[in-house]
Amino acid sequence: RPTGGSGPALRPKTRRKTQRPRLFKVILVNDDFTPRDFVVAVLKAVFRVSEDQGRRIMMTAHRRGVCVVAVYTRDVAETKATEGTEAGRAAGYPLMFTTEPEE
Ligand code: NFA
Repeated sequence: RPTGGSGPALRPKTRRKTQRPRLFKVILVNDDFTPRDFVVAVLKAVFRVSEDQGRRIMMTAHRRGVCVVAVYTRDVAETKATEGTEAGRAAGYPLMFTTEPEE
């Protein structure tokens, strides 16, 4: 707690450990219109997954409705979700990525 100026100076009990940032999941949502190969291409381009991983993630969302693509800090997760959704929109597809805090 080195911020804020009030409170006693550092004592043995004061928290000094580096706080890890909260992580956010990026979730791929299934739809009936976006072609499978297009979804895989977006996963490869935006999330840097292999063809094989992209196909597995796409098929999991296809069968179960959703699939966690990856986990990032909040800003990165939101940026990548927007990029993926926008890639679909630009091609006329309803492809959708959402984010959700972990835990
Ligand atoms: N369900 C889509 C199809 O059969 C493929 C898809 C998978 C779309 C995952 C969106 C997300 N063409």
